[in-house]
Amino acid sequence: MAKKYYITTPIYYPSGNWHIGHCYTTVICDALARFHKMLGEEVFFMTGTDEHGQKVEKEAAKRGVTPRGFIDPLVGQLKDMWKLLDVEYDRFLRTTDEDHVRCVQNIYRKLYESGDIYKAEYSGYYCTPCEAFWTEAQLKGGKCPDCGREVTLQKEESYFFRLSKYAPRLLKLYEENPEFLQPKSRVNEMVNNFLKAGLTDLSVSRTTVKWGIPLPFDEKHTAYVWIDALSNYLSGLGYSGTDDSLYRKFWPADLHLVGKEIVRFHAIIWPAILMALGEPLPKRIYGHGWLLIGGEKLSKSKENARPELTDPYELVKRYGADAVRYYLLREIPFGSDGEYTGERFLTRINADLANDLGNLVSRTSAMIVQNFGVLPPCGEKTALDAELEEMVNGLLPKVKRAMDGLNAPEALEEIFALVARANKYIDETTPWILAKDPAKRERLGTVLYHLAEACRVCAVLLKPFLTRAPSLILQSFSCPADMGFESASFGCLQAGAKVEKLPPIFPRIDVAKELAAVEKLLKEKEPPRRESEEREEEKALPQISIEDFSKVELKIGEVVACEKVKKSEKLLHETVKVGKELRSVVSGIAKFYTPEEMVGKRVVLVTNLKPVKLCGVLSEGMILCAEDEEGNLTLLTPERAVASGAKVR
Ligand code: ME8
Repeated sequence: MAKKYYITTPIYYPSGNWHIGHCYTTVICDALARFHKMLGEEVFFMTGTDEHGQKVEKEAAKRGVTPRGFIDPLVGQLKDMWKLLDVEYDRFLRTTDEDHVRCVQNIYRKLYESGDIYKAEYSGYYCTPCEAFWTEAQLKGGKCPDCGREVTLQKEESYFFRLSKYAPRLLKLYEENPEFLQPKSRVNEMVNNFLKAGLTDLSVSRTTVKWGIPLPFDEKHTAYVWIDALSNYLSGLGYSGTDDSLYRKFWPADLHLVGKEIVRFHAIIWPAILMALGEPLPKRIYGHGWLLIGGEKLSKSKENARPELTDPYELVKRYGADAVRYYLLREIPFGSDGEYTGERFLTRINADLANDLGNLVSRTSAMIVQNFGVLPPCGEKTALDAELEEMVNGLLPKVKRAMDGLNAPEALEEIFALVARANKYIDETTPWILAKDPAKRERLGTVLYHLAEACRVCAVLLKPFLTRAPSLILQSFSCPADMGFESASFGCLQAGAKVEKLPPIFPRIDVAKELAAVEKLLKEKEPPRRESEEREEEKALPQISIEDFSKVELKIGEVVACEKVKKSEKLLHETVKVGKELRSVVSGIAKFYTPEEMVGKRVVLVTNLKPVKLCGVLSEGMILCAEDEEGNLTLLTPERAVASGAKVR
């Protein structure tokens, strides 16, 4: 029976802001899946989208569309991206898929019935962008320790998962099976920062988020998005469904490959859930590093992504899928972060693909066509030939060893060491000189045969990594495109086989010129300054004295109650505690905050504004917000905990 290999990527948030960093996990998984298929294993490769939660709910509301209406086009874009990059998954799971929803409900039911899920009250800090809860002690300077953004204090009835109960078993797992989580540095992080610090039970349901999977035993609650999302690894195989044959065949997963920022969820919460379900654990979790720009994680929300050189759609259009795949699989040492620049990208693909590989295959095929028309026979071998032959024969085991360690950069390094050796062999054997001497014809044939074999075996071994070039190379030597690892050894080519001259498969790029052209394009695309912006600048307010400013009384208030103002879409009515006093305040922020979110917030309030009535409701102050160019409002809140009534100066 064929060996099984189940590999997963994380399921992606439907953010739409996809950049080359996002492609990293999935392209590596695709290469691993292709590699294992070529080893003759039965592979199942899962990816998909993580569609529930507050973030999507809010974005959709902001645009006045339903969550599905907001997500569907984005899912289409993501699938297009995978298509462009030749990512061949076996299932694209959407967490809104009916079978997934049913499976998540079954998981909750099972855990509830076994007593691993219980009801209590939750109070904690929630980071909406990360969809993660934190305790006060875990916050960094009052902000989310992962992304540094604002968190909100939330109190609600919630179901809890008995995560604390599984802490001893998790510690034992890491002691006994250090291979479970890789690289090793992530194990230390999990054990020291989380497990040894002690685990608290995890809130796994929300009443305030409507866009989620309803719990089967209490429909007021929706499933916490991370439990919903992690369950995809089981639901995608039909776990607990009517047909669970894939689950029986493929679970446990051989590999969950994830970015390092989400290791915590995969290495602590997920195994604990599986332990509670009585399921075997995945064999390996690997937390890879990030593509950085200027030392920071490449991220469109941080605006460090420049479209022409970070947008995967644009990159594939300009340089081809193989170039993008190659860069991702080769450049960043596996497990570490790697700085990304357009220049590094272009330099890498130019040097390795256009120069080294492109040169080798086009020179070899051209010399064969020019001198023999067909593949010449291999005659008597010299020591130089034997050395090349040995390298050709030794390549598969080396690539295999690297890929066992998931190390695609190392595997490619091995393949390109053979490419470099073959190019050197051309310089050493000087076939263009041999071609001038009819007495050296047999020697010329032997040299070209060796080169053809080196090209062919490189192409076969490159197949998991590159999806276009290998078949072009194989075709030019009349080999079938599905040639596999069984023929990754010297001597498979038959003398007399038809050879076609390969045109350059990777165009050579003048890096400096290309960068200048892209820069020009970016400038042309810069949005023209809006007239209103110019007017705003012109109308900059006149300077005021400190006395003028001190006429405004600003204080910290705590929102203790909040409701929508009837008949208004924009207004919220807050009761704000300022010291011992309670104030009634109306603010135009209903589009950006729900009443539930407002409760517990500390805000900056103008306390000496003349009271007015708005839509019939008394307003005794103004809550300060920041407004971006599109008119989106964000509350100003104190950076550290401070008592209500504190003066703002
Ligand atoms: O985390 N460099 O989804 P996601 C390398 N929905 N990898 C990067 C990267 C960068 N600059 N930026 C993003 C989620 N990624 C959850 C997962 S799984 C049960 C739920 C990677 O869309 C990131 O590390 O934010 C992750 O592996 C993948 O892109 C999807 O991230």
